[in-house]
Amino acid sequence: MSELVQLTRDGEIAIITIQNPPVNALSPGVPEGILASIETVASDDAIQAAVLIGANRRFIAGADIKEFAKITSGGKRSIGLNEVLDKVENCSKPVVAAIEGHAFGGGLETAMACHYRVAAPSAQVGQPECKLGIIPGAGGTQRLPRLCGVAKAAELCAFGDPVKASEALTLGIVDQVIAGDMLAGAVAFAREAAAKPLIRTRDRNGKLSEAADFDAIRKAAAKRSRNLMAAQKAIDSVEASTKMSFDEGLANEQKLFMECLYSDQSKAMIHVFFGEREVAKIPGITKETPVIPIAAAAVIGAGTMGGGIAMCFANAGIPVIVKETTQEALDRGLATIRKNYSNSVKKGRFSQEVMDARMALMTPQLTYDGFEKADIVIEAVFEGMALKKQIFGELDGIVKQGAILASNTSTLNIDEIASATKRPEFVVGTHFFSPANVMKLLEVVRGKETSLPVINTCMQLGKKLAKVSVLVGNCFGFVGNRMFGPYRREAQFLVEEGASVPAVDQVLYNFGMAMGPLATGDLAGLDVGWRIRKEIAHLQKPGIRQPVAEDQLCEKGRYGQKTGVGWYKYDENRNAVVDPDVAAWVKQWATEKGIEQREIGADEILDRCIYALVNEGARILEEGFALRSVDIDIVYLYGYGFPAYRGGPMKYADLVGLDKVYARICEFEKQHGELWRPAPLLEKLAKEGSTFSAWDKSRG
Ligand code: 3H9
Repeated sequence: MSELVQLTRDGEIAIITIQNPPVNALSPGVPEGILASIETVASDDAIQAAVLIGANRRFIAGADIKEFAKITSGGKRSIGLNEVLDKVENCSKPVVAAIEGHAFGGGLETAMACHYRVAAPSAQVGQPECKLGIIPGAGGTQRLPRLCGVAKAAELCAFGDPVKASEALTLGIVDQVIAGDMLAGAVAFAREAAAKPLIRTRDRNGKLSEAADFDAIRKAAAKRSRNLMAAQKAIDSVEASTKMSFDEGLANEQKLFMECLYSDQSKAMIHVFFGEREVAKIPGITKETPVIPIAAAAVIGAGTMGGGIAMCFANAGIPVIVKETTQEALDRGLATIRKNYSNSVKKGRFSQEVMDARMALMTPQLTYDGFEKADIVIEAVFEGMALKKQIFGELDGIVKQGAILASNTSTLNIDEIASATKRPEFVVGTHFFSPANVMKLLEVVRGKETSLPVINTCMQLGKKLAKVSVLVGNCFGFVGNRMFGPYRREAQFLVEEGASVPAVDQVLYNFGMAMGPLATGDLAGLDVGWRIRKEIAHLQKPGIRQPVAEDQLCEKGRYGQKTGVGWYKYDENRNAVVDPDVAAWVKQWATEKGIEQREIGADEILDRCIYALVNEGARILEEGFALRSVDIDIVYLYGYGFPAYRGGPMKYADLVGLDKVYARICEFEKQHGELWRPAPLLEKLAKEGSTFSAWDKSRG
């Protein structure tokens, strides 16, 4: 056979084992190995049936995702799986898929081409292709409806969620759940199957006539994955199974699969798949780098951020002290935490017992008692350097040696904070995003002296707290907020130049952002940036245009949702309503500043906002405050609601073409001056015809 696929025997049962670590993907050689094994099974009279199993208790995680780029760049025609699965399904002897771990994508498609499927209780099956911007491309949309019915198949293919073995059994996707030794159980199953007539999945048409409301599924998919082409095409392809023969359905699926594969959406989402894994890789950190065990935590501040961070620890089962300065603030913070948990219980996310257990892990207090036992302390008080330094100075005298001292600052200099201690190597930024118990991003901010074990621990801790951790450098605003500044600046400038508030937000929403930039400001609180701007006013370069509207709104007490008014007015349910006063005021402020009002189109709104992100991102990269462009993309996806199907701001720029992005930025520089000076790295890559992704690769 091949090294990747081995054929062995247990009496009259052939055992085909896939051995392609780490996840047994269908990389080149695997489909060929399966095919060769099936040919042997078919031709060897001593073999009665076969078991197809994955080594290391993992079935098959799907096609090898790296292979797709070879197809779209013209180096390869296809993965060649359909031809192999056709041979499996038409084998004259029963083939039993023995599923442990994951049967995902092409893995489930392979299993469905077998005549039977047995699964371990912990196994999961699914068609997650839409999360890569594609649809199942090896019969998934045709065989799955034949096993579990069209409506369920359409949902599974359009949402991409996995199902556990027990549910797969109920749905008819697997035939038996086998606890205990999987290989022995599957071989026994195959022995029995050898005596039964063969049934091919393609011939099981009974469930195709079941009623299904495809329009409702389309609407649900559009709501869950806005603008995602693959989700809709997956439903189209499943629906086709009800109208076409199996072979026609397969050909139709292939056409839709290719359309998706060649789309920018799939290029972007595949970039995200690998990026999510890439961000964990940090030069200098190896398997040998120590991880500081985190058994106890403390959080200073029980406000919005502190409370949310404390919830993250409690959710992960880690006891956490929550310290405040006044009983009133502490009570308020704990009441908010309790309310958040109660809402989750009401929504059925977890039980009252779980909530009680989590609350019991929190120790609210006004003193530093018990801080000497904490393995990590996270400071989450409001943004003021003097206060933060005072707190870190106090912590230095209380917290045990070897514990991590972290700040949740969103902008301030970690080195300056660390200078208040005698152990800067243990000081780090852990920048959570609001609401901290919900948002998936954690920026781990590396100070000049932060040690590798501290960084390693924070990266791993993020995973435990259900976050995606990205290592960033210590510059003003780090990666996310540093880029967010120019993005929101342009949104304000556009309004000051004549675009309407809802028009700006709508363009960015249509692009795929979770919210428009002005509505986001209202949600986060306009006063946050206003306070920061006051703190750094002395750093502003004279003669450079500054946005005026948000500071003026704050002067009027319009801080956003929290005061019921900001860029918009909010009703009691926090629904935004356009406020005509704002348009009139902005016009007046702009006139006072000599800013001309004009008609502004959607293209300009989009380019100015998104290219402001890209240009700042390029500077961050070049200055070394992000390890790779993909790190910036992941920050934007998980922290700022950037759509995955655009891949993140840097991948989006790559897909548009850096030459085009650069040319547009040069235009903006001519119109608006030095704020739009192109980042040198962007200019260089654009002139070389290169991309940010290529630049990442060139640096290893
Ligand atoms: C498909 O099947 C299309 C079909 O319809 C056929 C069309 C013709 N390919 O996630 P982990 C790598 S599309 C290549 O950390 P875990 C991953 O990058 C595919 N590489 O492990 C990582 O590499 P590194 C549909 C893959 O245990 C390493 O393996 N299938 C693939 O936490 C370990 O991965 C999917 O979308 C792959 N398919 O989670 C499933 N999968 O160490 C994608 C993983 O260098 N995979 N790698 O960073 C997963 O969801 C998870 O890997 C899984 C295991 C849950 C299986």
